[in-house]
Amino acid sequence: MILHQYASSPFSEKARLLLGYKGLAYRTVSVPVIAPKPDVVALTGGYRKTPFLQIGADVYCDTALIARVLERLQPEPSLFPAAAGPMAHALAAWADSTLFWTVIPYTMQPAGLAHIFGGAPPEAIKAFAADRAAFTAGMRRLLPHDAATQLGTYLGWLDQQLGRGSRFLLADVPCIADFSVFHCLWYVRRAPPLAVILEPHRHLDAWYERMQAIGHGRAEKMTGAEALALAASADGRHAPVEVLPGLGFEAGEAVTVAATDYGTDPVAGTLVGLSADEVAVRRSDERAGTVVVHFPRIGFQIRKAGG
Ligand SMILES: N[C@@H](CCC(=O)N[C@@H](CS)C(=O)NCC(=O)O)C(=O)O
Repeated sequence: MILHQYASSPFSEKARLLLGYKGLAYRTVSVPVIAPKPDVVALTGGYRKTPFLQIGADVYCDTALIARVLERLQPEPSLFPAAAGPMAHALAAWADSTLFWTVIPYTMQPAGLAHIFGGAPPEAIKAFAADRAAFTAGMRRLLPHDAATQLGTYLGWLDQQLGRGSRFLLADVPCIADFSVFHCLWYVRRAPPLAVILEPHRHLDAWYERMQAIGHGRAEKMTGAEALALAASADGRHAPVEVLPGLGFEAGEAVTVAATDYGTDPVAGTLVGLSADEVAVRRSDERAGTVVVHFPRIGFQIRKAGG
């Protein structure tokens, strides 16, 4: 199991903590923070968001899907405990979208930048800004003052929820929503002058310590070249998937799959898996060999190629 990630990425932090919670041994490949990402694209076919999980020649994009894959491989402790109920999915989706896109402009304001970029040269910061402008083209982003007020409201809600007496957001055990909220607050804490916004929220603070204590588990590093070689050596072996009837597509069709929010680069391939939860395409790459790339169904658009 290989997590392609980088240290300062909030969604990578979510994935590291998920792996730590599951107690699974894994390897990490450090991917570039900005494009170009030739080794990433060789594996994913164009998806460039961070992180993604590689298991042999199967590539799982998006932490919502990564969580489900980890749950399949290692059911206990569950990321979807019955005690948390079905709204855990909705709360996680809210945190991964609305809360995340409030935290980013809040933390990336001038008072946070020096901490986030830790002494990086101005050209590197400029290159990062240009990369992310293209990555989020078409999105209307909050300004720092919008983000500060809205984040304050969200933190109040979360603190009140924890004040109702459970140790984690929806139950006495963590669920997927805890991990999705955690990575957002982890990012705010990377900019100490701005992390003061968290201070009035005592329940949230105690919860944060409990979440942080989960840790990242056992990870060893490997290079992108090694990960590509591993995919290429899988020799056509992939996780079983099937295209279920009645979902608008047939197995073997040429399709593209793309995120609908940001980082919308399409991935082209042959449809091999489709359910209400997941879509998978098979594609070939000179270096990675034949790879099956999996995406969550929610948040992704499937198009017939040329359609
Ligand atoms: N919905 C995605 C969001 C991933 C995401 O937005 N990741 C950020 C980094 S935390 C990203 O891709 N930034 C651009 C990049 O790394 O190239 C998930 O859950 O994995």
